[in-house]
This record gives sequence, C-alpha cells and structure tokens, in this order.
Amino acid sequence: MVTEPARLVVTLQTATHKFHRDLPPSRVWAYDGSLPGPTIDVSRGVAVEVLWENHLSGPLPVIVTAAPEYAVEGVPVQCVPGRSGGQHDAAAAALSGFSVVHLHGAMTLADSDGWAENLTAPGQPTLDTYPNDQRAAMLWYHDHVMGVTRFSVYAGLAGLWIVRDERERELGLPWEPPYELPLLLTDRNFDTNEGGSLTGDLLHKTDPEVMECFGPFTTVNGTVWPYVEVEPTMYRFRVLNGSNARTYRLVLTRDGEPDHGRITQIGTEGGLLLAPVSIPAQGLVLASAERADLLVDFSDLAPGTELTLWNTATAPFDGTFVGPSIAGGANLDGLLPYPEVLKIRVTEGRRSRGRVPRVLATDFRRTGRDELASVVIRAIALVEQEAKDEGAPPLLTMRELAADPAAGEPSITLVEPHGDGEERVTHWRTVATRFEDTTTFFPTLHRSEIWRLINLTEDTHPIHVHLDAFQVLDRRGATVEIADGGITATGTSATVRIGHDLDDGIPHGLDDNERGLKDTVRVNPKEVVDIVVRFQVFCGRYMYHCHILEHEDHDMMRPFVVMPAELTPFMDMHMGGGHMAHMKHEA
Ligand SMILES: [Cu+2]
Repeated sequence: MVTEPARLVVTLQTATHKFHRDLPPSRVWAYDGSLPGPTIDVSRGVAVEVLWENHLSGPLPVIVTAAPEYAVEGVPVQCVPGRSGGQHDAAAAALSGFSVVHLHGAMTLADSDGWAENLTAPGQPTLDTYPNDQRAAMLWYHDHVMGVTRFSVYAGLAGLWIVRDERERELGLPWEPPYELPLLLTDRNFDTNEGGSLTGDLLHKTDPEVMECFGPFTTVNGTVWPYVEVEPTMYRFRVLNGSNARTYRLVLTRDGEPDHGRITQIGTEGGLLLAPVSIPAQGLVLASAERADLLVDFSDLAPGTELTLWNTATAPFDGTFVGPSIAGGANLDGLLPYPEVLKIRVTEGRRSRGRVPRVLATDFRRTGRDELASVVIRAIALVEQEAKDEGAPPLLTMRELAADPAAGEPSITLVEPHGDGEERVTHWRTVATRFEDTTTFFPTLHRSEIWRLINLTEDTHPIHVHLDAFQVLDRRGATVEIADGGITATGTSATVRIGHDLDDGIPHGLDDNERGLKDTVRVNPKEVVDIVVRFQVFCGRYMYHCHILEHEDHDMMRPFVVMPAELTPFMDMHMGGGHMAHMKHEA
C-alpha cells in the first residue's frame, strides 16, 4: 500500500495473457503487461504521481467485426465465438496504440483527468497527479481515447485503484487479501480457426444495426469462469462491472437456490453507504462501471460446500425486474449463452463469524428535494437517432436542454406532478447534441445542482459523471411520446409525463444500495432520474457520458466546465448557452 507521496511508473504494453487454462494465449494491451493492470492501493490524502509510459504497439490486439447475420442456425450471432462471416474492420486493425488514461471516480485536477482527446502516441509518456484526497472507495483506471475507448478497454487497458481511510479501519472491515477480494467482471468473445477451435484472439463482434458488443464469455479478473476458495469466515468482495456494454444481475446460489442472506452491501462507487443493506430482491444489478462493496459471510458452511455466482441479466439490458429463481439458465435470445460468473468453494480454515457494523459512513447525509428548492436544474435527454444509411447503427446522443417557456417546435414538454394533484408543465429546447457542440453546462464550484436525465430510448444507459460523486435523488417512471420525425440531428420533439404508474415491469424507484454516493447511475427506459451533483474542489473542463463504451464512442458524451462563483460575472460571453441551459426550481 502506498502511504507516502510517491511517483509510480506504469507501462502500457503489448503482452500476452491466458484467459483460460484451455485457451491459447491472447495478445492484449495491458498496464504493466498484466490483465487487469496492477492494483494501486493508497491511503487517503497521499498524493500519487503516475508516469504512464506508453509502449503499446499495433496492430490493435482485437479483431473487430460487424457480423452480417443476426443468427447462426438459430443462435444469435453474438452468442457464437468466431467472426461468423463478419468482415475484419481494417480501420480498427490499423490502430497503433494512441492512449489516454482516466482514473474513474477520482477527484483530480482537470489536466490529470484523461480528457479523451489529449492522447499520447506510443513512445510519449504522461505524468498525472492523483491527490487521493477523497472517501475510501474502489476506483478504476482505464483507457478513454476519443472514439475508440471500446476497443482499447476491450484489449485489456483497465486496472483497479483502491483508496483507504481511517473510517474503514475503525469499522474493522477486511482490507487485505485473501479476505478482501476485488472482482473485476468483463465479457469477452474470441475468434475461432477454420476447424472451429478458439484461437484466443480477442474478438469485438457486433450485429448489424446493433452497436454494442456482448461477449458470450464472462471473465473475472481476467479469467474465464474461475473459482475461488474461501475459508468459513467473512469476506469482502469488491465488485466492478468493467464490461463494455453488458449489465450483470448477480445471483448467488447454493444447492440451486438463491442464497442472498449471507451478503450485505456496505458500499458503492463513492465509498461506504450510511448503513448496510441487503442486495435487491432480484439480485445485484451492476451496469458498466458500477461497483458494489459486499460483505459475504461463509462462517456457517461446511468445507466442501460450493456456491455459484450467476448472471441473470439479458442483453441489451432494459431494467425489467426478473426474480432470482431463474439463476443458472442460459438465454440465447437475451445474448446470455453462459450465465456462470464465478464458483466459490469453502475450504478448511479459520472459522469465525463476521460482524457487520450497523453504522457505516458518518461523513455525509442524504439531501432531500425540499432542500433543493432553489437550485439550478439542468436537463439531459438520452436520445437514439436513426442512422441516415440503412443498415448502419443508430446514433445515440446526450442532448442538453434549455428551459424556454416560449419554445416552439421542436421541444420537449415535461409534465410533472407539483403539489396536490397539480401539474407543472415546462418546455425545453435542445441546445447541444454532439460532443463537439458548444459547452452549455457551467456548474458553479461548491454549489449543488440537479441534473435531470430523461431516457427517451428503449435501453438502460449507465450515466457517469467525472470528478465528484453524486447522490441519486430519485428515479421516476414517465410516459414518453415522441412525435413522428421528432428526432432530428439538432432538435428533439417529445412529451414526457413524469410520475405515472407505468406497469411496464421496470421497478422505477431507487434501490437501497443506490442511496449512497455514486459516480454512475442507471437510467432505464421511460424513466427520469434526478441526481444531485456538487463539485467541491476542482475547477475546469471535464466530461460526463454513458458508460456503455460503444455508446460513449458513438457520441453519448458531453463536456462540462466547473467554475468558481467569483468568475461568473466575467464569463457571460462564454456562458451565453450556459445561462439558457438551466432553470431555477420555483419554490
Ligand atoms: Cu448508453
């Protein structure tokens, strides 16, 4: 563990990695040549500089194809290893190793945040500073290159970064191996040779008109279907979904039955929750980049007992509730051919009952809507726009909206409950759609704001905000009517009625494990999620985006600029759009 300010050197290398005993070695891009990269473990407040030395070499160690068929003999093409007739993408093959590192969840100066366009070529080192002056939490570092993050992360560029603090020590939480076990989940596909055998070559395969890659094989810490041995005592599992696009709904079974009583969730992306919670009734749902800090008590189990962690979430994920009893079943239509994630075997060893603390975090409290009566509200619509060319994947955008009482068409009409049976109707113009459009979000340092995420698409999007963690205020169902031709390159025309009982099978509400500090939040279809953001330390230009990497690369990403209040009077020229882009809540 790093307990004194230090400078580390991490090398980005082309390396080989065995994903499974029975697989040939795979060519990968990896930090220090290991997949996942080395775990950086650091005490809170200890500044770490990392010299990232880019020694990658091309070609991209991933075969990229769009397969021409939806199904091979009745099986969806993404469930099948190998290219299935898809053409090798020559542009992707030509990628030579440009890179930029982002430490996800970290509070850093903007110039160490890994802006997606500030790349290094192979041979060019970068020095970044990470103050680590933030709550204890499991962060992760990964590549963030503009337009191709999906390939470089898939190639192996990801690793864990754990910040420790006194509060964890006081609580006596396990914080060393083997009793603390980070679990980095990713899905992968591999190419096959002419005989149909797996070659080990990483394969990023998409369907026509579907841009996300959902690999059939689940890996944990770089290994397909591993098992771990545990002693009959309390363990701390720190789970990260590091997949490009796949959402996991994790269910633990023993003797074929869900066995969740032994799991307690104590933390999330931003660190400890206020109090321990059970995992949700359907299982632990983690979309891309979401994390869970779990205590799992095996102390009642006899040596030889076997438990299995399954994924029950089909892909693409849409938030629909499914009970845990289906665990273990494959679902080909749902692109889940192999639901197994991890096997756990209880061994002889130290037997001791764990204790779960009743109070966890004491350094934050939840903010209520009543306390936010006068804050700035910014609204963002998540919008899918059909491709101009037939057979091309749609364009996904995060459309920043500006409240405009006089907005004509196209505009989004938002109808929300307001007091006793009253409704409030507001109108919102689209002011930015693409990443390169003018910046319109200029949040003020130290000031809370509500960011309202309105999902007009059919899929769940995990939205990640860089810099400070946020609170999820609420998640509300909404009816969505999109006008015919209402989605154009620059305009959005829809009516969204918040707070209606939809009966659509999606639990539009917050789970207990979402009431801590988060840096990524799922926004399900027909849903409006309000988050409370407050940037507390650093100013500058950062970004927020969908963490489905294929979406992020296809324009679900936007910048924001944090500014101190004292500069606001001097910023009017630049913030013309910014002023228009928000509204004040009327008390
Ligand atoms: Cu998305």
